[in-house]
Amino acid sequence: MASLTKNPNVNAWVDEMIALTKPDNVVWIDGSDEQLQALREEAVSTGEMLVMNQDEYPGCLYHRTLPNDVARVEDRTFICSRNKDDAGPTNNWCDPKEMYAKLTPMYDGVMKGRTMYVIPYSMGPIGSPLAKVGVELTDSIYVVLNMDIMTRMGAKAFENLGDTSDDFVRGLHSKAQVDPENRYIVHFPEDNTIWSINSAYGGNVLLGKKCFALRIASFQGKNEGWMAEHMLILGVEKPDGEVKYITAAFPSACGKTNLAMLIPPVCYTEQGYKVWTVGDDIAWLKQGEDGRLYAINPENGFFGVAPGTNAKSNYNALASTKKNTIFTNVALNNDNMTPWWEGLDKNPPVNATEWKGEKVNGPEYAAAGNKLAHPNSRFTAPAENCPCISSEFNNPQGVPISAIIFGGRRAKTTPLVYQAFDWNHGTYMGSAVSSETTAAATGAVGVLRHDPMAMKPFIGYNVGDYWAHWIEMGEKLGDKAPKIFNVNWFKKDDEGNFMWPGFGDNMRVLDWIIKRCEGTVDAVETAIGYVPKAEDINVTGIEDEITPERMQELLAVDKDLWVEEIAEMRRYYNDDIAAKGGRIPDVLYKELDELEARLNK
Ligand code: GTP
Ligand code: SPV
Ligand code: MN
Repeated sequence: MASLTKNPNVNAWVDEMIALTKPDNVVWIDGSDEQLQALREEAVSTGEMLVMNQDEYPGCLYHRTLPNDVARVEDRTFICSRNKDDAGPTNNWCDPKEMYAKLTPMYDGVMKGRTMYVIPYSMGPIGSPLAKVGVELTDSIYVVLNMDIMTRMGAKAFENLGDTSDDFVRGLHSKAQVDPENRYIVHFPEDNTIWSINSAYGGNVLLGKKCFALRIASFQGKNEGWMAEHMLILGVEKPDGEVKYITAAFPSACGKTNLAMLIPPVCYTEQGYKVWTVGDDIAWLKQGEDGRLYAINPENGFFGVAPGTNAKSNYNALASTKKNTIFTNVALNNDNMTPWWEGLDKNPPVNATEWKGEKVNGPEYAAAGNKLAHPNSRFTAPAENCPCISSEFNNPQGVPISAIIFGGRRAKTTPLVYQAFDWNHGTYMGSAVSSETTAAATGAVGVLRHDPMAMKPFIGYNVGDYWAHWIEMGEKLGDKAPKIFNVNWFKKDDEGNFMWPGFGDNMRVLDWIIKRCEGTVDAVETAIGYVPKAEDINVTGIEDEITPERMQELLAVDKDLWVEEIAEMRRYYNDDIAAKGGRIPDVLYKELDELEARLNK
């Protein structure tokens, strides 16, 4: 099939990859409805995908991956910069020549008997000065159909690239034999290139997402003076109609999708407050002409965690999945081909298929302690389905950011919310994000680990240089810089219960954050930052649960725990980062020293 572009850089590279992988057919994805419909039908005819109930879930498809291929694989993810120190201590590294030499034989002839799909796509609205073009080559229809939802895919992306530019990210993906022993997710930041092999799951294969929009883009952003971050973007509309935009970085499966789409409690909606979603996972941020920081969401859909999503916890996410959505590794109700997952409701279907494909009696299976849906099962839903999608979603200039929030899962130590004294202190706070691990990546769940800026798995270069880039951005933004906050929805009491109701009630914390940005509420100056006065967090409607004593506990700064925290941060900076080649900016050591001095005062 003929190429869709005259761009010789694209065509030469595609030809080279065809010669390497030797597909039987090559299909250029133009993005037309007819082409996509034919691909859906083909995937259904081969059993790769199943058709869901078309009355209740029109346009929806179901897919199941192999049990060994259900999450990102951080131990098999590489940053192959020419110098090892440029990958830094948070990444696996291999010399690019060596890695190309190792992988080239694995790709040689890997698409024999298969079709190669050539996917042009734009990350960011077509025509946005912040958008960037990628081309992904893949032998998976599942990847094509997901990329259609997650990106602006098709011939229009080439229009944006133009006929001569070389500025596109080259992604080569083959599911190969889906062999976990030979699974590699490899980035060559200096070549704008990503090679992914032997996986067919989400973040490993939708190369526009974590691989491009975070790992490659973070490196581009450092060189070009902007930022790529693992952040949601939301707008809070106040009763007077003004909208304040906020970004928030939480580690994987720690609440970005939920916060991005929250429905405020009645005491806010009755006053006219609304929350609008701009993005739920990734933000690209750049200083605008007025000096402020602007954000776009480079994605066009949501690859959201299914378990726990229900009409109460996240009505808008659930509504987003009712049409043209792909469900991956959830359970099925065999009677009517509808999806089910833990936390959707309390009634697992009796006649169910669990995520690995086994037919089970849902209630009995669940009662025996089994999960019907994989904990990292996901929906791929078009952003346009979201009832609270922002009117600025496609704004090529992005939205101006007033506040940046960091957060993670911390049972103790971290209060519900506190504010940094300034940008550099906020950068320190971001570097100190730790969180209990989740099912979004393979490995143990619930282990506390450092995840700076929620970007540990996604910084495409030396973490120390990444922190230095944050400091530089702060210098550029000056007094126009967003205010920086830290939140913790996951604080637990001595019985192990979450102390804060979370979800929609997180609006109460956003309200305080916005008032701090506007300078309309006071705070208590503590050693760790500005903490709310207990009476300044609105608890109308939840007074029974969040008594004044409870609120004090939620906001408490426990000196002993913070002394431990500082000792751990010193160990982390010295042993895990500096001793392993992380070039930590002096400013951050100074922040740590000052924090310690304030605590000991
Ligand atoms: P990725 O897509 O993996 O980057 O994750 P995400 O940050 O978008 O995660 P998501 O919003 O899907 O969060 C998933 C998990 O967080 C689910 O287990 C939710 O139940 C839980 N969660 C989200 N918000 C809250 C909250 O406010 N309180 C509590 N206790 N749990 C929450
Ligand atoms: C995450 O793990 O942070 C995700 C899902 O958003 S994946 O696309 O698989 O990386
Ligand atoms: Mn994510």
